[in-house]
Amino acid sequence: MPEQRRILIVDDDARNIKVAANALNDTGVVIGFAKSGEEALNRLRETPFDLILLDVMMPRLDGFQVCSRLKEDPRTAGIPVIFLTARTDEESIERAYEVGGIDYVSKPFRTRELAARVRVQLRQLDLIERLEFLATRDSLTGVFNRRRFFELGSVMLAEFRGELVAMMIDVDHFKRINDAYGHQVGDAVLRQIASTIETTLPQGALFGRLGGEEFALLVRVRDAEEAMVYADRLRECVASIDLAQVEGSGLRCTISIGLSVAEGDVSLDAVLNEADRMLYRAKDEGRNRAVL
Ligand code: GH3
Ligand code: MG
Ligand code: MG
Ligand code: MG
Repeated sequence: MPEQRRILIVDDDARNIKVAANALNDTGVVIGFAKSGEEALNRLRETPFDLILLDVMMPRLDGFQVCSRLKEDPRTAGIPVIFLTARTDEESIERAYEVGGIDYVSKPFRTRELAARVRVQLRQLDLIERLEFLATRDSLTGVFNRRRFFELGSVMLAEFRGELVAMMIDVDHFKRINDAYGHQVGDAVLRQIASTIETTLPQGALFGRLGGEEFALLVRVRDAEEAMVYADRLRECVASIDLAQVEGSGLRCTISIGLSVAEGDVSLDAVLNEADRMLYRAKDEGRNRAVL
């Protein structure tokens, strides 16, 4: 069951909030409210909302100012804003769209029309989320794809430089599995490996499939030793996967891991390259091992 959508109603008049909330009774959304622009901005910093109904005329910060601020902040810029206001002049309507509003409803409003407009925006949100999922996930394993891994990885590196280790993971002799059991079994093995790695991930770790049978990880660690302990545990977890459910008994699969600690002002590309070099060494030294 999908999570319930959350709508924030912002209006300096409590009666207006009540009327709008009642209008949305049948949409099945969770409603929050704020009685000033400042309160709205504070609530949105703490709690995620999916949609905002925003009054224009409010003391101090008016609705246009609130909307502008929301659009400036990457954390709130994506939340659609429907203006709900007594103003009906063309200039205000134009302004509402210019500051980033997605729809405009004038007060007094028709109950079912407001609910219908809200439902339109919620349908759009479903679509956007679906597209975002498709654009950022690997379709075979469901983990982050290469594009998303690099996007999130750069942010993570900027924030935790010096405490991050990069790991390149490659499945050993994977071609043999395909050759012996077929591509479909190979696919199932890749899914199994990805989900096993996911279950071992420490808090805040970033994991993605870079392509083929290669995966990458960024993990926060205290030191290189901790990184090696984790990598070895990961390797053992994968080696102990019972692939009998996938195909017959006796099917085993191991991974090799190259590690590199992100030091100085190294770029994400560079630290992954270095991890890749260590991965080659792990392969050279016999596979099913981690090298730093
Ligand atoms: P090594 O231990 O040196 O890494 O040997 P390997 O056989 O794993 O390496 P190689 O790079 O030669 O082969 C990788 C194989 O992975 C070849 C390719 O067909 C297979 N492969 C890549 N992507 C997929 C996929 O999505 N599904 C399946 N089933 N196989 C894939
Ligand atoms: Mg008002
Ligand atoms: Mg490979
Ligand atoms: Mg391989």
